[in-house]
Amino acid sequence: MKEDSINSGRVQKAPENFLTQSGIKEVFAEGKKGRRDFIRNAFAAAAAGAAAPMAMAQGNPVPTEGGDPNILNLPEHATGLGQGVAVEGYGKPSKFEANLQRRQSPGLTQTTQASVSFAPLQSLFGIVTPSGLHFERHHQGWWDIDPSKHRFMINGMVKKNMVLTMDEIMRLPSVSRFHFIECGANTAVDWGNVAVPTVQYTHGMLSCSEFTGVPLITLLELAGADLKNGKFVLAEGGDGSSMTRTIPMSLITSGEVLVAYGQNGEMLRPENGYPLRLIVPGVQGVSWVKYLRRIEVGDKPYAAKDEAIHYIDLQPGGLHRQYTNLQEVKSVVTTPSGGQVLLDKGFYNITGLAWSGKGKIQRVDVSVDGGRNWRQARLETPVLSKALTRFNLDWVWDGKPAIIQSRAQDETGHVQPTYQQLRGVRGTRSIYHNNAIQSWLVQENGEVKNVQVS
Ligand SMILES: Nc1nc2c(c(=O)[nH]1)N[C@H]1C(S)=C(S)[C@@H](COP(=O)(O)O)O[C@H]1N2
Ligand SMILES: [Mo]
Repeated sequence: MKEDSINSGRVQKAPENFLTQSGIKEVFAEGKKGRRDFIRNAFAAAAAGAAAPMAMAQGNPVPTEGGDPNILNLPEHATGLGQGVAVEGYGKPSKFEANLQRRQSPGLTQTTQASVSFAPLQSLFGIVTPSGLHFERHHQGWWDIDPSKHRFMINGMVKKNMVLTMDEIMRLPSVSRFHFIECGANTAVDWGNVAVPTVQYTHGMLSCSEFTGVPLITLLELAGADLKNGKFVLAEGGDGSSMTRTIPMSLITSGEVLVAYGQNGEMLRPENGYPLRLIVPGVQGVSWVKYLRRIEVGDKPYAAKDEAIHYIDLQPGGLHRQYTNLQEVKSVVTTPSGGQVLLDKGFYNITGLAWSGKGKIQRVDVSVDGGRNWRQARLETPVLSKALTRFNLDWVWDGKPAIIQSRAQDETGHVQPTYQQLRGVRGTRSIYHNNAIQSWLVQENGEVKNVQVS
């Protein structure tokens, strides 16, 4: 694996597990030639006949000519005794998946006390991000807080101030819901025309989990909050960053905002706010306050540091937009994507993710010619509101240069913009809320590159 070449930014290659789906090899995977050749042959054969791609889609792979003699080998695992139950009691991925990791971006300054890690979107299936691969963003480092000592307070425009323990919170009626979380700065460096090499770094400040917790409205009602005059709440984190964010009451009375302790069937991971974090569906990550310690009910926005001077959008005329909370409709092709290599022409499954802070994804269109022609992709179930949606599309690569794009539309009718459209409205110097259409250039040698087309 050429980790050093990635950090230097000279070579656009992805550190990856050795093989992704669809016979797309990761470039550092030397030493896997046997497997590679098999896939190359199988897919070349698939490409030879026009009907072959459909056969592939129906789960009818084309065998190598003469058959693969390896099927006759009886490896040790077929004849010997396997291991007993795992000693650790908590399972780990296969040792062959050791390169599947969240990583620091080569487009950002490398620091020892790193504050952002990106999820490896190019290697994930379906819509759920495994908790150990969830992206991380820490303004002042992360903590593993003793839940028995953690306290959660509600004050401000309430009948009685309340301080709750974790036990008390976990006794209340709970809900479990799938939602995406995206940092408002996801895809920021691409806005500034820095083409980071892989989808992990262009879009990896994005994850999706099943969260479990208590609707914040339940807790506000317990405290006797003034829901008529209380138009906003302030959410405060327990770490040294004094993370404080204003949340409009309308999001809370709808029942969507959760005070969560669960993530993907277990307690939150420490990096993601253990033991308590706010879930604000559709809203940028910074409002999902981790190590949540206090909610204050008020009647106007708080203009906290992380919303008055940070997380604001510089407009073409020099003005800033504040409180731009919602993450608008967006999508990205995760395979084929930057740093991957297509081994040969033939059949490929184009796959990717789509999401919108406004609700469900309605459709995704995919272009392989830089946006001139579009085909509608298949949306895989479940399609959930304010969660990631997986899409797939059959494609036969003819071996010529191709520019792959995806364009999502949500149930409110909003369509993902091109870079030209986005910059036309928001200018060229913004950082946050880049939801433009991403382009991947497949070169004749099969290498895939991050490019921007106008
Ligand atoms: N207390 C606290 N909450 C926080 C942060 C933080 O640094 N401290 N970072 C915020 C930002 S900017 C983002 S994008 C998300 C990241 O959540 P994650 O680390 O679970 O991915 O948490 C938000 N909540
Ligand atoms: Mo963020």
